[in-house]
Order: sequence, then C-alpha cells, then structure tokens
Amino acid sequence: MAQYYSFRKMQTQLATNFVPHYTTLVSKVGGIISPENLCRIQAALKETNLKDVANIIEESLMAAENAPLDVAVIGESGTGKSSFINALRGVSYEEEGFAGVGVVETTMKKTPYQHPKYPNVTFWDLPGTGTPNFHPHEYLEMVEFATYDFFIIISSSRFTLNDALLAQNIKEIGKKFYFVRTKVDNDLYNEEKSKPTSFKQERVLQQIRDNCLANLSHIGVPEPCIFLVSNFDLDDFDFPILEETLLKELPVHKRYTFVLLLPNLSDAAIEMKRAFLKEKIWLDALEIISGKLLEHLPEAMNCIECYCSVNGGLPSALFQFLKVYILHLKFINTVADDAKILLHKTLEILSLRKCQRDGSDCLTE
Ligand SMILES: Nc1nc2c(ncn2[C@@H]2O[C@H](COP(=O)(O)OP(=O)(O)OP(=O)(O)O)[C@@H](O)[C@H]2O)c(=O)[nH]1
Ligand SMILES: [Mg+2]
Repeated sequence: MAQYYSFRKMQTQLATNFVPHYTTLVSKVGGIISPENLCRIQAALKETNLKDVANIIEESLMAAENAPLDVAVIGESGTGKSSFINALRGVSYEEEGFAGVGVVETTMKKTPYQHPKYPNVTFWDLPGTGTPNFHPHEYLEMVEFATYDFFIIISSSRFTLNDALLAQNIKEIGKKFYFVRTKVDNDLYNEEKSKPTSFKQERVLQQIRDNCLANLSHIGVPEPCIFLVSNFDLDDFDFPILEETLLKELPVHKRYTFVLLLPNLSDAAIEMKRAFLKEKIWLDALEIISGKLLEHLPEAMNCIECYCSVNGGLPSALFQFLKVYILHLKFINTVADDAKILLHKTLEILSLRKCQRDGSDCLTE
C-alpha cells in the first residue's frame, strides 16, 4: 500500500509540474509539442496513463524530426536568390553543394538544394522571373506552387512590376510569402559615397523599407513581412529577425526542423538551438521514464519504496535517467557557449583583417 502511495505521489508531482517546467524549456519561438498535445499529455498524466504520455511524446518527436519542409526562393534574375540559399544553408563559396552564383544569369531551371545536415529540408532555387515573356500565373503553375510550404520573394533594387505581380499571385493562391530585399550593403555603400556628409545608415534603410511597404500595401498586402538583408553580412540588418519570424510562423512540427538547420552565425540562432535541444533532451528523458515505469511497474514501485525509506529521495532508476539528462544538458550548454565564443573570435579576426585591408585605424578592446 505504501508503495502505491509513493508511486501515486510521484505521478501527481509529475502531472502538476509538467506544464510549468516545459514552459521554462521552450525557446521564444515556441516548442516541439503543440498546445493540443500538451493538454493531452497533462490529462494522461493526471489519469496515470503513462502509456499515452510516452506515445504522445514519441509521436510529436517523430513528426518534428521527419517533417519535410519545402521553401521556394523566387524573384528576378541576379537579385541574389542562390546566394541567399547558400547563406541559409551555411554553405560557403565552392563548397560541395554550393548553389551557383554569378554576375550573369545563372539559375535556368528549378533546382532543389537539400540542407547538408537535414535532408528533409529543401530550398528550391527557382529560375529568375522578369523576362519579357513572364506571366506570373503560368510561371507559378509551371514551378508547381502547391508543393511549397512558403515562398521567399527576393528583390535587390527598386520595387519592380514583376515583384508586384509575383506577390499578388502568391497571395491569390493562398500561400504565405516573405519579401526579402537583398544587397542593402551596396545601397549603403553607394549612398555614403554619393552623400558623405549627410549620410545616415538608419535613414537609408528606412527609405528602402518604406518603399517596399508602400508598394506592397498598394497591391493589397496589408501587413507584409519585409526584411532587408545582405547575403555577405548575415549577422547584420534583418537576417536574424527573418530567421526568428519564419520559425514563429511555421507549423509546430516544422519549427524544430528549421531551427536546427540555421547556421551558427548569430548569438540568437545559437540560443534558439540551445533551447530546442534542451527541450528535446527533456522530452526524450520523460518518454523513457514513462515507458520504463510502465514496463517495470512492480520493480519501480519496489525501487521507490526501498530508495525512499533509506534516502527519503528519488528512486534509483529514476535517478539514473535524471543523471543522464543532466549530463546531456551540460554538454549542450558547453557546446552552445563554445559556439558563441568561436563566433565572436571569428568576427573579431574578420573585422581586424578588414581594417588592415582598408588601412584604417582599428580600436581593439
Ligand atoms: N553586395 C551584394 N552582392 C550580392 C548579394 N547577394 C548576391 N550578391 C551578388 O549578386 C550576384 C548575383 O547573385 P546570385 O545569387 O547568382 O543571383 P540569382 O538571383 O541566383 O541569379 P539568377 O540565378 O541568374 O537568377 C552575384 O555576383 C552575387 O555575389 C548581397 O546581399 N550583397
Ligand atoms: Mg541563381
């Protein structure tokens, strides 16, 4: 009887603490478990239905790990579509699998690029629009628009008629799109050269943003998602916010896939990965605990009583799992901290080299 009560007490604690603890683990863009599944787990814990707990967690983890994600990158020729795909995949120039980039028209047919580490994620490099025969509706049919999870429209200069037609048509077919304005590094450079005394970076960026916003509102997109980026400086401008926004808006099972594929090029990306991996380790541990308790209920109950009568603490089987869980967490934290240190060192070296090249004075901290 005493065994039964200890066991019940532990389960009640698990049921009460599950959601509060889970919320502390989840990253700011959301977690792996959908709100519906979270309620199902809590209900199953309350009913002491450990089989269901293990099943729901397993289902969610499988869906998250195997969810395919197809992202279409679209826009006029030469705007930087292939460069953007390389940046998102963390693939540098002339590495294996690098999407061809060039000063002349390069991408002639739709080409899939798998993420080097996550093969279920595919970026589709679509041929440049903007030729005289371009008809957006036929074009979208031709590239099989229905197969993509969302579109990224790339534009690198003034908002064009083609950009407008594309946005309008993607909106009409009921798909989500993000508008990415590349090469802002060029705009800033040109403005600074031509107006050295009155140049203000923020003002130039605001002008570009306002122009895109006005044009997209004009064609009936009320709250467009616009991001200004440079494919050469991913830690700058809107690239980190773009990654975060894409993640927040993805269906829950696709979010996990996307966060892991982000290159470690910003502190924000490293932090998001840390949070997701911590969450996953905890869910793995909980799934194992639920499964093991179920399989070895009599042993577990014995174990609880023996351990608690001697130590007044946790049963040893459970303790073993927690130990593994904590060791994994320590490992993730160390790796994430190291990645950040490495990132900052690399950025320092790059900026020092740039200063040396430019012949300017560099202030080192
Ligand atoms: N300064 C600057 N140059 C960029 C940027 N992105 C791309 N480029 C350059 O722009 C040129 C065209 O880039 P691509 O990535 O080949 O463009 P694309 O849209 O794939 O071109 P197509 O395949 O012909 O449609 C290349 O010389 C790139 O190095 C950027 O953000 N800033
Ligand atoms: Mg290309």
